[in-house]
Parts: sequence; structure tokens; C-alpha cells
Amino acid sequence: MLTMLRFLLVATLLAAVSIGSAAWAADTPQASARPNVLFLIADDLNNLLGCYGDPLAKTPNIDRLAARGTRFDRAYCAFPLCGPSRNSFLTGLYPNSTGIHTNGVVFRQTIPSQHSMPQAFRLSGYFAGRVGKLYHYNVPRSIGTNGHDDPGSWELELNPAGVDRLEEEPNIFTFTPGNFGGTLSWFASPRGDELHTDALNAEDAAWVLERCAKRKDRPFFLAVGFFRPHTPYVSPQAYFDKHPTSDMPVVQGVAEDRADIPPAGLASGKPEQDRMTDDQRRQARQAYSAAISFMDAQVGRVLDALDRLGLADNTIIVFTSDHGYHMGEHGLWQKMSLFEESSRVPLLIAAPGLGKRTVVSTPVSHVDVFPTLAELCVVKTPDNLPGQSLAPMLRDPATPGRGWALTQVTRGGRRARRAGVDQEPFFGYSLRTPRWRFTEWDEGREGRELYDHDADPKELKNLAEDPALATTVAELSTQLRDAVKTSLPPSGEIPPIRPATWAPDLTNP
Ligand SMILES: [Ca+2]
Ligand SMILES: [Ca+2]
Repeated sequence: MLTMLRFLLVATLLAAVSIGSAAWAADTPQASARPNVLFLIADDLNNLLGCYGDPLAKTPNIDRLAARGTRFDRAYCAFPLCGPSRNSFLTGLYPNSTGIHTNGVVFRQTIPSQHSMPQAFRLSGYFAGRVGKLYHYNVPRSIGTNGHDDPGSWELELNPAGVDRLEEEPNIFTFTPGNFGGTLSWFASPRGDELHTDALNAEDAAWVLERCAKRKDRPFFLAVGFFRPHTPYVSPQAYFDKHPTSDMPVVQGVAEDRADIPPAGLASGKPEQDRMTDDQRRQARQAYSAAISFMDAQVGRVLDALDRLGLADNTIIVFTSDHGYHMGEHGLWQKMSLFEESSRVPLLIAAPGLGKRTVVSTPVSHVDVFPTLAELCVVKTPDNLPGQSLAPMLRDPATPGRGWALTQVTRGGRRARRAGVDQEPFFGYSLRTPRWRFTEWDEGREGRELYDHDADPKELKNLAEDPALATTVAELSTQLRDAVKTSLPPSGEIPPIRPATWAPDLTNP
């Protein structure tokens, strides 16, 4: 059944691609003049990178990419969880318009005829290929499979699996036996880079680029999704050695900080994380840092291949992560919070001829990536995209643009029941402006938070109930609710999962 569906989908898309290519050929001089796109994404990576000012990071390759282009200093995901975030930026729609607020589902179940970003590139005559994780994959279980992929987005999908997935799981330290992806877990592997999944991803990406280099008549959109630094933090021992535990910081003052945070703001915490010792906190930070450095080395291999093949002058390179990540701030680890560490993402765009070592500080969103690449590559987008093109900022980094970014998350419901709390599901929304982060839980019924980034970049002092700021709170509340309206489709209704649809779940091979 799945094979048949896939066949029909591919056949339909091939027909659509040939129509799209003909239309393109009729009104453009040369497809080869259009730039290629190399879209690089890490999983669960926050901004602990050298180019974002982290003094402990060892990320020379991502740093050299930042030096080639524009670094967005205030870039935010739409939802700090893999599946909702990835469905969002790959369609350019907010999660309230994709209808995807959980993992394990794909937008074809809610808005099946929407064109994804890679699909729009295909329909404009591009070759679109994927290596590794772009749509949601269960990590590590789906490594080596298509995960919860959208086959209509690509004409080539490569899913290598390395020793981290196939051999080393019995050696991984985990707080929850048998679970490696959803809990903190790590392992310093005695095996070399070349045997691990992300190095195989880089090798496969280089292989695809070699073939693209021979086809100058057809531009490419190549997406490479690295699995690290997602848990389990597995990387070769050499990367652990770069980050001695004695250098690893432990967040202090957590109990005082948490006193003014509404319960919903802290509900992403897990009991086993509250029981961690300082030694374990240092080890977790070491293993996360090692996984980042290992992933960085693989980014370097892909960039080297692009340069070696003479493709760099006509290729736009994007580097980002699906969402941010906590390393103990506010007592939180991992994702699913609306604080800065979990909502913020690295976003680097190196477009030939558009800026070097440039920094943009106005807030931008992941939903802006699709309109940006579409403008730069003259690709037609669906007409319902809410994002802005960032191309004006690549040309002039002082361009203010929309000036805010919206991030949302779910609370209550099934996830809360697992933690023993019986609560109807509700949303939290957070608005980031150049100065403020303002968050409302269930429209304020479950609490509000206001942080002044000019004075408090770590978001330690919740100012939402400060009478002196009542006007600011009221204005931000109006701005937030207006922003939420733009996240919904014109009907105002979140699209439901359609009956009799499913996402492929080709896990556990
Ligand atoms: Ca993720
Ligand atoms: Ca606080």
C-alpha cells in the first residue's frame, strides 16, 4: 500500500515537475544561472558556537562559514521540537497552519497539497536531494531509514547509519535504561569519525555534490541533516578530549531563579534531570560540546567538497538547527521551553556576493527561510506563506524587517498526564522583539513572563507583574496576539489530521 502510494506520489510529482520546468524554460534565459542551495541543519543544536561568542566552543568550520556570509544573531524557531519545527520551516508555515504540533506526523496528513520548500524548488526545475534528517526522524531509532519523511519533497534520499546506531548502543550511558533519544545519554566512542553516521552523511553529501558538479545545466537544492548533537551524545573520544569536564560550567542559582517562573514555563523538565549531580551536569555538557565539535568537523567536510568542486561561487549555503537547547539554565535540559536557549537557533546564510562577516540583529524566524531562498533563486512560492524574505538584510544588515519572532509550544494533555498532571492541552506563545521576550501561557491564564534583554540576557528576572511595566505588558500582549493571528490559516482554524492518512514510520530496521 505504502509502495503504491509512493509510486502515485512520485508519478504525480514527475508530471508536475515537467510542466514546471517547461514553464521555467519559456520565460527565463538559463536555468544554470540560478544559484544552487546547500541547506545544512544540525539537530538539537543551540547557539553554543564560536561564531556566536561562546568562549568554550570548538567549532572552527561553522565559524569559517559565518565569516563567509551573514550571521543572524536573533533567529528563532517556530516550535522547539523536531517534528513541528521541521514541518514548519520546510513548508514556510507556522505550526498552527501545518497543524503539526507533535512528532511522528507529517504535513501531508493535514494540508496534503501544500508545496514544501524543496518541492517548490523541484517544480522550478531544481534537483532536490536529502541526506540524513530533514523531516522528523526518531533519533536514534530512525537513523538509517526514511523516518517520518515526505517523499514528495525529494528525488533522492540517502540514509546512512554508522556504528553509533548499529553497534554502540549497548555502551551508551543513559538515565532511562533502553532510552537514548528522549533522555540525557552519552558515549565517548573508541571508533573514528569515518564510522559514525554524521561522517557518512558528509561523505554521501560530497558524493551527491560530485554528481551535481557534472550537471551545470541543472541547479540543485541539497539538504544535509546532521543527527548530532541530538541525544545520545555519541562522538569519537577525541572530541571529548577537546572539552575536559573540569572546564565545563554548571548553572548556579537555579532555585532562586525558578521562584518567579509559572509552572508551565518549567513543565519541559524531567524528574531524572532534577536528580543530576554536578559531576553528571559537567559530563552532559562535555558530551554535548563534543557532539557539536564532531558535527562541526562534518560540516567542514561538506564545505571542503563544495569548494573543491568549484561550486561555492554559485551556491547559497544555509546553516541552522531545528531549535535550541538547554544545558541546565533555569534547571532545564533539552528543549520544549520558550526561554531564549530553547527558542533561539543559529542561522547563517552565505550567499555569493551578499555580505561577508555581516551580522543582523533584528529578530527573524525560521519561517523566513523559504521566502528568502525562493527570492534569491527566483522560485515561485505558495501564496500563503507568512514569512518575510531576509534578502534585504543580506544586502543591508540594518534593514529592520518585521522586527519580531514568534515561538509556540504545547502544554497539558498527554505529555502532562505522563508526568502525573491532569490538564487540558493549551499553548504557550512567546514573542521576541529586539529588547523583550514576552510569553503568555494559555492567554495568560497559566501565567505570563517578561524579560528585558537589555538588562537581563539570561532571563532571570520575570517582570510581567511589575506595575511600572504595565503599559509595556499590555502593548506586548496585543502585539503577541496579533502575531498569533498571522500564524493561523485564513479560516482561523488549525488544520486537523485527516482521517485515513498516516506518516511512514520506517523505524527500527
Ligand atoms: Ca531536534
Ligand atoms: Ca527567574
